[in-house]
Amino acid sequence: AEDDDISLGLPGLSLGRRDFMKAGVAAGAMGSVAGCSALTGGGDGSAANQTTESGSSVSHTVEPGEHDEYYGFWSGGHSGELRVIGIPSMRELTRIPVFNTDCATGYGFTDDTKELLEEGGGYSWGDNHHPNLSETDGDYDGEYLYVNDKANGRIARVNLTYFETDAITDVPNMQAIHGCCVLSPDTKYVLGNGEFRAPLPNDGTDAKNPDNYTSLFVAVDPESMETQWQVKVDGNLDIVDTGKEGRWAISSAYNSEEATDIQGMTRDDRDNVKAFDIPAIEQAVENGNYEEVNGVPVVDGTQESSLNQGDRPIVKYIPTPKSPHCVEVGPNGDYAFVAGKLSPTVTMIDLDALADSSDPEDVVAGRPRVGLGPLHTTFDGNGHAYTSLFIDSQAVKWDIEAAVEADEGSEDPIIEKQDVHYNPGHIQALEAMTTDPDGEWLVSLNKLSKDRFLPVGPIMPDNDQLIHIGQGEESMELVADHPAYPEPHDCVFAHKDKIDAKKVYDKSDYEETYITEEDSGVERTGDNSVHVKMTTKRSEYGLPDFTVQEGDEVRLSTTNIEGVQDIIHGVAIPEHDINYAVAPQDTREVTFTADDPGVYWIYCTYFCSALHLEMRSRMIVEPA
Ligand code: CUK
Ligand code: CUA
Repeated sequence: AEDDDISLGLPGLSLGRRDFMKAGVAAGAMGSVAGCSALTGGGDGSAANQTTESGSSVSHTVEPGEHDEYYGFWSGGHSGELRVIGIPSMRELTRIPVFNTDCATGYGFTDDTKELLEEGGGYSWGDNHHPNLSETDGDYDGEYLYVNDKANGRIARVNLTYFETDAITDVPNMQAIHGCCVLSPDTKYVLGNGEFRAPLPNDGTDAKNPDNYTSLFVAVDPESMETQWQVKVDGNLDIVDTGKEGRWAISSAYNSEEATDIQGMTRDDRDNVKAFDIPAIEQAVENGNYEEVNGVPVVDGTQESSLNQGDRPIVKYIPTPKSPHCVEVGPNGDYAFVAGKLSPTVTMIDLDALADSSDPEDVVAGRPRVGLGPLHTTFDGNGHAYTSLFIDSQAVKWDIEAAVEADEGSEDPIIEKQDVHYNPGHIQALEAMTTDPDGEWLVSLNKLSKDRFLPVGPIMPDNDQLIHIGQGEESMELVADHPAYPEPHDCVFAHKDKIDAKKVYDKSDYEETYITEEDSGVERTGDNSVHVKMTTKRSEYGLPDFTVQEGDEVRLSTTNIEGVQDIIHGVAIPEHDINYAVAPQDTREVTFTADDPGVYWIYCTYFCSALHLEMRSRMIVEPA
């Protein structure tokens, strides 16, 4: 009964009790773990999945010393970081700080990473939702990962050679970037959806005039990470994915009413999905059909825009049931799957028909009724779609072609439903965003864990559940629960062979001056500045001690001269708020002011050898 309050929480929006029953599971049964699986099967009941709570027949164990087969990249939500998790073991392998600072690695403390965060807007947190791997020919190429910051309208890039953030773009004119994807098949752009409507420019003008607020769609260059152009649209933008041919980007959207409160945002019964015709937008930019705002060409993609009146509109508006959530394009690029959220359906948009038809209703290829609260869809590459059902707390597997054949609103395409625990957001299968998904495993990112783990105080972890799907012929099987610290939204999986992570730095990749043991020393660079250079190796720094004057600006450069994998040294300076890691063959610098005379023991924070505890240097700050 405690679960009866799980609803959409929207005033005036009621999904009748009968809708709940019809979809196979009463809301009140959401918290019960078993016993309803017979109700949750397919249309004819034959494929009903017997949910097992323990003793699953498929193992996800990776034996000690063995490696996982897939890298999983998880967004970390408002923690600002990414997490790397091995599949199928679900073991956390590492974390990659992106919009946050990180004491363990010194991200945000060293000069280069501090500058990266400062030039990327200077915020100390971000809210990353949608990690995307760079693609070549519609497949992951293992070069980069791109991720949005919903909080501050930014897009960051992570270098997958070193697993570190190497660029953050604070996109002009946009307050929140929610949807984020790369333009398939060759990562021509990183695309972002501006979720919140605001005046353009947002400089105080029109602040109280919501009619003049606007939402923007942006294209960022994946190499230079510079903002290329933006398109303004009607209504709010939510999630985006692209077709496989480099032409269409499909965005879900809500609030076509352009209201500023929830009552207004839910007044009408339709919203418009936006289909951005990328080459047509590029043409408009080339023709000078834009207004420049804060240095960015902004093209008018609103419904009344002249650019939308001809036979090649830059944005097509496709009516869908109210407030759809996600858009995912299937592996062969035929359809975009728009999950209904408030509607128990998924709307399938035919991308080929988009090009020809002027009647937006013609482009709907199917609309199966999948269950309550559909949010996200993923694919096994064998003709099946898997949709997360937030309200029903289920993953529903359905047949894509059967949905095209069936009447709108039909439940016939449904093959089976699997209970998840509880309230799933994203759902992701192996390599599902490529043109050739791998099947086998699916992860359901459940927002609530409730009773699934030992209580750890009022803030409980999410529950990411591993589900075996095989190649789609067999029933889904729940295999593992995995607690997640707040708050992953989405994840993406790449086969291990597609990622070539370096084990030591290649110093030729970096501009910094590599320091040898002979270079270690203190160089006075000005009346009030010194440059201290020192190496690190097991179990000593290149300088056992060094002296600076009170008030000196100290630039401390450290090179880890180890050539061996996994021998990291740390540089911790007590009472100076400094700690950072230096990996083998890497050079890192910090700059700080030596304000307080005294003796400071610099010590190594990474357990590097039997004499790790003895590894230290002494900074002497002489009184002025
Ligand atoms: S979102 Cu979090 S449940 Cu940012 Cu893709 Cu859908
Ligand atoms: Cu070097 Cu511990």
